[in-house]
Amino acid sequence: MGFAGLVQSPDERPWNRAPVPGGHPVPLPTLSIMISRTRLSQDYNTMNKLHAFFSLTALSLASVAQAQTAQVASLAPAPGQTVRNWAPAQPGSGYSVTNYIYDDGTSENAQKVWSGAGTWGVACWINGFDAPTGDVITKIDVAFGSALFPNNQPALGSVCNVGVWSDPNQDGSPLDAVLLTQMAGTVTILGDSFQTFTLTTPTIVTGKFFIGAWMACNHTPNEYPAAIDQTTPANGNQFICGSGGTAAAPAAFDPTNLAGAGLPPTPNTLGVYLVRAEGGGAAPVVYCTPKSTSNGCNPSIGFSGGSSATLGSGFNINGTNFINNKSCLLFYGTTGQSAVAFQGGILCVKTPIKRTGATLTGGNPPPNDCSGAPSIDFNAFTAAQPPGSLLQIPGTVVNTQWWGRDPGFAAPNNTQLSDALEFTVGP
Ligand SMILES: [Ca+2]
Repeated sequence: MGFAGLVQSPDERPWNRAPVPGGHPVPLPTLSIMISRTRLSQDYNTMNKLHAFFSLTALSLASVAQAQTAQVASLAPAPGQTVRNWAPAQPGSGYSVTNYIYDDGTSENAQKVWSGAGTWGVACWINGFDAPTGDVITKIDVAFGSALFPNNQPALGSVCNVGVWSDPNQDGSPLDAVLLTQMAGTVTILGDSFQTFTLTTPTIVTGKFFIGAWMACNHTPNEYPAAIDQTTPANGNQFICGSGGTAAAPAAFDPTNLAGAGLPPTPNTLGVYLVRAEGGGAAPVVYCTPKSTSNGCNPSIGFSGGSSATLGSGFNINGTNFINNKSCLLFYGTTGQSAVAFQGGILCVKTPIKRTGATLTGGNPPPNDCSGAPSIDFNAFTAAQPPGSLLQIPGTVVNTQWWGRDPGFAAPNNTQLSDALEFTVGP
């Protein structure tokens, strides 16, 4: 019968055409970008084929409508869906890894974004997760293409990207997603085998966040990069977006403006994407109280990036509101928090205390004000420690506090002290 021919054919045109009310096929409006699914397995029976065909029809129409109205409904957090841990801890370190994963490791479908038969598109497929107490994302795992449809996988060597986004309004929709980090690569493995991207900058997330991948998908061969596990029901946290284009001029896709894509983030209700993330520990926490300086500054500690025992860069412990142009350094310890009187302020790090090398608070030229803003890359500092340092063992809890000069106070209180930062060394 006819379906048999379609299953064998490399040309998916009949499947990709989205019927419109009235029964006539494409052309679609310029902005209309459809999500289409791979052809069915030959093992499917005819009823399944018919069911899938009509599911495709409904999906395509819905996607077009959403592309035109740029709206995605707010969706409740995944009922009954929890994060599965496949590696609860690294043996011997006490270091806990949280793995963000919905899929069962096997895909039954795949998607792409396109703008009509024969065209290219850039597809971006996203799973949303939740880290209620914060986490540091260190790795993203993506399976490109479905093993079930080897003729519809992207080509090895194709340029691909992964990213982490925050959800500013915490409603679970990535329409307002803010890109926190992205990493480019090339596809090195296909078909339900996960490719791991170790982020060059560990990325801190708090609450709901998004993990996604995006890449161009060619029409010849017909590439469907976004693998879907349909055995695991969609849980409201799966979205696809992207832009259409042609082989000569693939459309641009801006991961910093998902809502502005030709196809804004649109729920995928077929299942969950084979996109996972690994969390490297709790987000750093600021605690304790700064000492007011002689000129009224309240030096505050801060940070950007995330801790890593191995990366050698990417975790800046910084500060604001310091007296400018003064020598300073970081106290640090690995035995916990403290709150004892010290030089007219509070010492927030429990002894024994070690210190980094000295740096300067920087800021405006003299005279003194509160523009000092020191910064140390603690991952670089960690990498420079002798082997065996606790700083190089994932799971070590580290407490740090800025200490610097304040010539406006009489010795021995001629110092400025910030509040403090506690973090867990990441992998
Ligand atoms: Ca949102």
